[in-house]
Order: sequence, then structure tokens, then C-alpha cells
Amino acid sequence: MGKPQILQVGSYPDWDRIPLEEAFVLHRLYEAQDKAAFLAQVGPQVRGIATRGDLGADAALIAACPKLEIVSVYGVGYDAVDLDACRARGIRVTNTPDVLTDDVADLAIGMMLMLSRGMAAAAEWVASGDWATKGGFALQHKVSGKRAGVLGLGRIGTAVARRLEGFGMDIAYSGTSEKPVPWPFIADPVALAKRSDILFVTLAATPATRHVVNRDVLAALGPQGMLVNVSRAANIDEGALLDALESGALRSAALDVFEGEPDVNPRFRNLRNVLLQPHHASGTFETRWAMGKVMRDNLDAHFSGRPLPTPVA
Ligand code: 8YV
Repeated sequence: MGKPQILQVGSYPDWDRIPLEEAFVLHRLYEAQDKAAFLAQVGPQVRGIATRGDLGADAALIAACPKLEIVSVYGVGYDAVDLDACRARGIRVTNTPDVLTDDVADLAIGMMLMLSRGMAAAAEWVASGDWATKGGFALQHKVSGKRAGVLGLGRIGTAVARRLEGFGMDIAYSGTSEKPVPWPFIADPVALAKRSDILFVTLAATPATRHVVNRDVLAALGPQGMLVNVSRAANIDEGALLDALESGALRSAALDVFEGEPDVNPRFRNLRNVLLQPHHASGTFETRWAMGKVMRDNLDAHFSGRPLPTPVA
């Protein structure tokens, strides 16, 4: 039997592409001009899909691969994979948890500091010469000792909360269930937002969490509040967020994820109270090396009949 045939949905760095090419026959969907024609041609031979957290595998893609056995996601989030379609056909799904937790939490903290302390504009104040001609930079907002809410206390939310302890913050959290942690559980996201100066969104996205951060949550966070999102855009009502940022009903927002990314709603570009990042919370060499290895290890394990390292529950 020849090498298993894999459909590659998006690009990977060479250090993943090369070993994948050695082990499998790769079909690169993202390079095809006519994706439908390409899928009609290669889909019937495909036994595995290698995808990314941001790209996933929808029902149509899965249906185009009748011999599909496994979807291996390069990313912890598998919200873009149609799990029902996979379950119905016994297709296995894997992701890359744990290895990216620290980086995502680090970026969340970095975004909080950068936005609260106005560091981007402050750097520009020096670079432009304004410091010498206009004087000291405008005063900013303190971080240490503030009240923080963590919406979604999974691996990443917990790593964020632990880091916030180092800032002497008064931490509370919300999520699917109460956990054995030292921080108070506040089930209602509106109540969590009300007692928070800074609200971190670290929830795994599911249909149930869609727009969980809605107008009411944003109003409760209020004109002194900051929102930090390192999860998925779908967890937030982006229209309501833009309204709140434009009107001053919310002080500021630091966002790594956007509806329709990599396109970003142009309303964001006119705002000075936002910090916009290009969905790169896991984007370090160290973490992407580790994520690629886990993604490849899952495919290797499946096709050599070994237990999957990180199956999705
Ligand atoms: C990645 C992600 O940026 O882990 C996830 O769920 O969205 C990110 O780590 C993405 O999967 C890489 O393209």
C-alpha cells in the first residue's frame, strides 16, 4: 500500500511541510485555483485532513472526502471543524493543546499592559520627537491591583489568571463549571463583567458561547473597562463591541481575533482605544515547532495504528 493521502488545507512552515511530504502524499488545497475541481479530483483518495485552527474543516470539505479517517488540527481550537459530521462517520479529530498555553497567556498579558500603559503611542511619542518638543507623555491607566475577570477557565484562562496573580489583581472567573481554584466563580458573565476592570475572554468557542460577550456584558464592563480577547471572534458580538468603543461606553479593547479575519472591520481602524493583533497568540518559533510536531504525531500515530496523542474529547 502506498503512502496515505492527506489534504492540506492551509500552509505550514517548511519544518512541518517537509516531514509531512516524506510520510504522506500531500494535496495542497490552498494552492488550487479551482478548489471545487481539485476536491472532486483528489477527495476520493484522501484519508486524512491536516488543517489549522483558523481554517478547520467544514461539512462540505468532509463530505468531499468519503474515505476520510482523521482531521488533525494545528491549533488548540477546533471550532471550525464540523464535529457532528466527523462523529457521524467515525472520523477522528485531534488538536494541539498545552504546547501553546503559555504563549497565548503571555500575549494576553502583554496586550493588557501595552494598551493600559499606551505603550504603542508612547513609543511613537519618542520616535517622532514629540517628547523633546511637547514634553512628557499623557498619563495612562494602572494595571497592578485592578479587578480582573477571566471568562473561560480552561488551560489558557488558568494560565492568564496565574499571571494576573503576579500583578496583585483581584481575580474572578466564569465558565461552564466551578473549578477547585482560589478565585471566586461568578456564573453570570454580566455579573463577572460588572466586578471587573479588565475582562479576558479565553473561552473555547462553541455554538453555545456565540456572542456570550454581548451588549449587556460590555455595558457592565463599562466606560472604565477593558476587554482582552485571545479566543475566537465569535465569542463577542463585534458590532456591539464597535458601538461601545466608538461611544466610549467601553474604554478599550485588545483583540487578537476578528470576524472574517484576516479582513478586519474598517470601523476598528478609526479607533484609538484598541490594540489589534493579527491572530498570533501562538506565533513564536518555539510554540509553532511544538504545535507542528503534535499535529504530525497525531497523523503518524493514526496511520501506524498507535493511540492518538491528543484526540479531541
Ligand atoms: C493558530 C489557533 O494561530 O490554536 C488555535 O486555535 O487559532 C492558533 O493557535 C492557528 O491554528 C495557526 O494557524
